[in-house]
Amino acid sequence: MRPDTIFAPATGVGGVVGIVRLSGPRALVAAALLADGPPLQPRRASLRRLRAPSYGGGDGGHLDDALLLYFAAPASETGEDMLEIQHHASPAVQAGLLEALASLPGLRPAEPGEFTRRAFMNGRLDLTAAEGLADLIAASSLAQARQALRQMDGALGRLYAGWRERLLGALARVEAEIDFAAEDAVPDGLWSVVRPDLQALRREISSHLADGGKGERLRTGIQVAVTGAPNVGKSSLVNRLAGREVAIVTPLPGTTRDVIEVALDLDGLPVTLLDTAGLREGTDPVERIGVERAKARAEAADLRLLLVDDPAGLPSSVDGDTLLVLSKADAQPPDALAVLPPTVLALSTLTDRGTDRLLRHLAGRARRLLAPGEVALTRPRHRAALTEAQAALDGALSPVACELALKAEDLRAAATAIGRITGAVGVEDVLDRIFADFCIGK
Ligand SMILES: Nc1nc2c(ncn2[C@@H]2O[C@H](COP(=O)(O)OP(=O)(O)OP(=O)(O)O)[C@@H](O)[C@H]2O)c(=O)[nH]1
Ligand SMILES: [Mg+2]
Repeated sequence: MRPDTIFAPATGVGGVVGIVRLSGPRALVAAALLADGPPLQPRRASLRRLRAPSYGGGDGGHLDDALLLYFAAPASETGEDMLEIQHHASPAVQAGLLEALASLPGLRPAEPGEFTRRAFMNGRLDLTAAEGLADLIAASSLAQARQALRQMDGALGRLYAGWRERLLGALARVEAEIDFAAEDAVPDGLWSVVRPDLQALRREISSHLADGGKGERLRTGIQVAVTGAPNVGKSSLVNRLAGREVAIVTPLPGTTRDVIEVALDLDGLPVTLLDTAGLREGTDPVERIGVERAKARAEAADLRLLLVDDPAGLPSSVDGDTLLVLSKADAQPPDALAVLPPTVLALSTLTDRGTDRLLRHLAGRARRLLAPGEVALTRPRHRAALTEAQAALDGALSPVACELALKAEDLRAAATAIGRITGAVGVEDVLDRIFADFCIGK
């Protein structure tokens, strides 16, 4: 059956030019029905007058003057015929255009991720590249964008495809040996030949898995919770780092109740700062809920900034994920600052003392936790499949003498698990989930 031809806006709100894209066998026919003038040439931009089709309720009226770009299958993003309509970005023009397209036979609006899904189905990219594309569109920092681009480029896909190739190679040899053994032709096994590479592969997979979740974490960024007693200057610090008044600051203890999130970009790395309610045993029920939330979020954060505004109240030690900050440094007695341990950062939002040092510390922490620049595991889906592959490999490599046929089964299971990551094998069940995360138009 011929696939439907799908269409969707590819651009968001704002801007002066909007793009509507079409993919499918009727893309060129749609162009001919909407646009005046001679047929489009592939990969050539053509300025055309667009009219509503004069049947099916359309009045044949002028829709827009738009730039049309046609990509002939299979040399297009989806592998199908594609048409890109660059129109004037008024909502009225776009609505008229979409309505006109919907009235054409064989055309329908695209579902979320459907363009990319078609690209995958037509072998234009593997699943990891498709996921990279989704991440690129969602990226809010340079490091996230770079990781997504590497993945889109196929760096991760090639790594996994290479591993799968090695497993399949070993499997082929083992199966050959099984056949020979049946004929009593090969007494000494090929197993000893394939085992060293499988052991090396096992090590590569496990070191890839033991990355501390850096790639997955880079997708979401690290969370830094600002915590401490009421009135120590938490919200003032968050406002200072955000460069705007995101949180209410008052001299009254107990001002902040909800957790306020601020996204920062530190040296290209995504950091989310959390302002939280001051910790105390309050009687006000609203404040008590705020304190509960503050504790839970601080607990789950990657790093805590514990603010104290009285040098006498500094704890003698904290865990490795907590940075002690003496706030209101401008108002502290100089002798207290002089004897401050080096692990405590003196900070003032009035004079800006300590803010640069704090930012350097946060950026350093973000770099250590996120470590951009490697081919990193980016999704729990990949981790689960690799863990499964690793367990199957362990089975194959287990020193317990077992039948070659069982080893072959293990190798096949490992190859299948890895094949699911790139989409090389049976993935129908995961496709819906993966592409549902895409926006419409991608
Ligand atoms: N002198 C001085 N005062 C500060 C500094 N930072 C904050 N303050 C003052 O401390 C008071 C409390 O500041 P907030 O930022 O609201 O404190 P908070 O920790 O968010 O308080 P809660 O939300 O109630 O827990 C305000 O009056 C601020 O102006 C500072 O660096 N120096
Ligand atoms: Mg506050």
